[in-house]
Amino acid sequence: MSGAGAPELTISDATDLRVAVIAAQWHQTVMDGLLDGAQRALAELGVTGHTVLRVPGSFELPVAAGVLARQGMDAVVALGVVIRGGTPHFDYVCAGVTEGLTRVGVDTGVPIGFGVLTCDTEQQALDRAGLPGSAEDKGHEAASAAVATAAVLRAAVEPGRWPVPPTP
Ligand code: DLZ
Repeated sequence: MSGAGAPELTISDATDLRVAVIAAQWHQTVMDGLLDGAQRALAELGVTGHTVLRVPGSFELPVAAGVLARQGMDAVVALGVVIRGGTPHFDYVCAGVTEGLTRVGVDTGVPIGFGVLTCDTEQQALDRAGLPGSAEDKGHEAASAAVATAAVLRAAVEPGRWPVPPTP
């Protein structure tokens, strides 16, 4: 998938949105870049406070996203790096995290920023990590997209009907 064609997002009034960033811990250098990009985006958007949680691997991102989404977050940003190895494990982890995060967003009504890199090589991940020399900044993109969607929903949906009330 090419990064060409990415939009310039216009985001109004994101300051008081409650945002959680969940970051896996595999591939530390790339993860540091993604996390820094996400936090930079939140600062640029004026989001005044956000929570950062670390989970072991990308496979743990959906369960953490689900818990946070059901506990009153307006947006969740999920960050991870999965790099293909010699077995089909890569495909299972990528499918699990992608389907899991999609399900959490659709089921809870809380936008989930998808900042999970699924790459054949570490170099492909470094190129997308928002580090000096990287061509792309996927942590920044994921955080901006989640916050933009939360702001749009808040403006569009009848007061009191979004965010969806926490599950008892
Ligand atoms: C096991 C595993 C492997 C082989 N590779 C990665 C990876 O490239 N990126 C990542 O985020 N996590 C990896 N994991 C760990 C799984 O996501 C998960 O943490 C473990 O299977 C334990 O549930």
